[in-house]
Amino acid sequence: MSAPQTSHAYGIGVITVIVGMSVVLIFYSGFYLPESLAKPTVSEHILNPEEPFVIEIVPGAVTEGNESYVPNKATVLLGISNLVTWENNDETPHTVTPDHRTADSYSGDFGSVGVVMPGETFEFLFTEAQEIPYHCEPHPWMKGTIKIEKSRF
Ligand SMILES: [Cu+2]
Repeated sequence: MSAPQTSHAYGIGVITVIVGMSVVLIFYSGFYLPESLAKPTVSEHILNPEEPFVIEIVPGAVTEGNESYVPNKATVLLGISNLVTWENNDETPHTVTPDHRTADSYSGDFGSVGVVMPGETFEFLFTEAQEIPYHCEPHPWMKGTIKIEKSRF
């Protein structure tokens, strides 16, 4: 009577271990691994910067050339003002397009997807120091530069 009970308990034990290991494996390969590969670790200060930073696309931007994006040569600091919003205050759709394909290792490819319509915005969280010249795709004479610097604090 005691022998079958023992083997039954043993069987349940083996199944439990197999199920447990499968759950760990599924979790590791399905969630933990892709997550850790996809996103580098970024400090809270950089993920939640203190000050909003706005670059205006001015009314009549098409004729303004290098003063279409204001400030035209912008510098932002990581952990302080690295969340940047381009605001289209013109009556024409524009884009924010890097001169050369540029990516941030946390936020991915930089640049507006399609046009930014009048009254709309394009927002990008920078997490790395770099300097990016950009322009407007339909009006390539509209040019700007965004420089991202490490904060000294
Ligand atoms: Cu434009």
